[in-house]
Amino acid sequence: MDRRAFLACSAAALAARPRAVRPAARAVPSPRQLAWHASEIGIFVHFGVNTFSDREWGDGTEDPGSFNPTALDCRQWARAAKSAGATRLVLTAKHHDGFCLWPSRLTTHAVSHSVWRGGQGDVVREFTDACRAEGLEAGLYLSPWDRHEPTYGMPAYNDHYVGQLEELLTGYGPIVEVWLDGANGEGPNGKRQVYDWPRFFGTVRRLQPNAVMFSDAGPDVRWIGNERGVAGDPNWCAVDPNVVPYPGAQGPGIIEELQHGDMRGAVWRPGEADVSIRPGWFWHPAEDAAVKSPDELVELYFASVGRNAGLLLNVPPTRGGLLADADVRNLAAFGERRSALFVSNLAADAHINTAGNVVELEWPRPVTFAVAALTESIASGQVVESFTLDAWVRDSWVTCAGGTTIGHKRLARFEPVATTRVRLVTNSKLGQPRVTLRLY
Ligand code: FUL
Repeated sequence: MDRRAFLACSAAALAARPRAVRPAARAVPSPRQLAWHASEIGIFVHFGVNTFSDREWGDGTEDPGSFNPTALDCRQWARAAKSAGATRLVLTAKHHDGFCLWPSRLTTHAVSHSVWRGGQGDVVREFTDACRAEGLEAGLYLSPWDRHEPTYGMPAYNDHYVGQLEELLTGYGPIVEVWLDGANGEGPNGKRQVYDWPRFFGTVRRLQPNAVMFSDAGPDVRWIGNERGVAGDPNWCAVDPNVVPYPGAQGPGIIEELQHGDMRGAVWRPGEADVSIRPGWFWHPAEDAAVKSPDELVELYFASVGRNAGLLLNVPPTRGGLLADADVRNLAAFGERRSALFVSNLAADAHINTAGNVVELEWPRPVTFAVAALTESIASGQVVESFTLDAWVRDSWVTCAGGTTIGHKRLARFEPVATTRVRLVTNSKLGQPRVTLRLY
């Protein structure tokens, strides 16, 4: 039932992993993936009947009448997301319990059968309006696993799911990310569903061609292989589609491939690292004192965005329909700490010399820095396998940072270094690296 359990089983078989025939062309991102890379941070919003029942996974028997957020304000969510430096939010329009936050014509298990706003409310509408009013982009999570829907486990459920995708993707303006959770357990009749993934993917492409689709295996953005918000190291943007062919796939090497990608993978499927600001995905009163601190959030940023992944940070609204004060405070402090770290790029004032895979920077007077940000020109692919950053200190090169892949972004923090010369060495068998170095 838990996708993580069966994916983990596959890791043991890694040694025997069959390798695919290598492609001639290097994988490159699509325009929609490039836009997703640039966004870097999204805020995930888990909200629904679980918020009221104090559960993580509802079983589909919840009374729709239990959903009654008396002070719902999606603008507050969007403002908090903006303060953290996020550019997009992703709302659980339907979680595994099947309860729909919009008035779906295909079920009565929805806000239309709650007391909230006299049954006339639509959280998805308020959410998408609020995102746009605050200058942010909107994404939607629609759980394929539905523990309420009576057709679940039968071919008719695929029609039902596509119908719900159509409602969400035609009624609410541009949607930039569609989150197709890979979790797949039994429905109310004890049956499991065989999902028609090609049809689901085709529906999203047809109705929202600019949206990226997330699932365990893509097709646009892959799961990073854990729910701790930590990317693998190395982390390549491409994967081998023979190893990670479709959501929920099992087999040798899948967990490895999700965490690290594939140096010569044929398809571009960058990793998204999802994690909650609290222990659970939904709001629970008992977790009010367990909100991740601004320092922990900065750590997560370095371990996700700083390792070439996207960060999708979950912040769950309370029963009132507002984010809790501690979460709002820590999101703002997370944003402020990053702004304070990346104030002025010292590399912009350096004299730069490039020879092969070595770039030297020189300043007329000593500069002091403690953070390096490296980026590759990923529009033409990802090639750097490793790098070393050295500073000239007391007549010799001293290594301040080094690592494996770069990709969209690689961040390194170290003890402050004062120097007039810096050297960046990159290594690649795949092609000529095109790297930008920033120092703070
Ligand atoms: C998982 C779900 O089972 C969790 O409840 C949560 O939604 C997480 C983001 O994905 O697969």
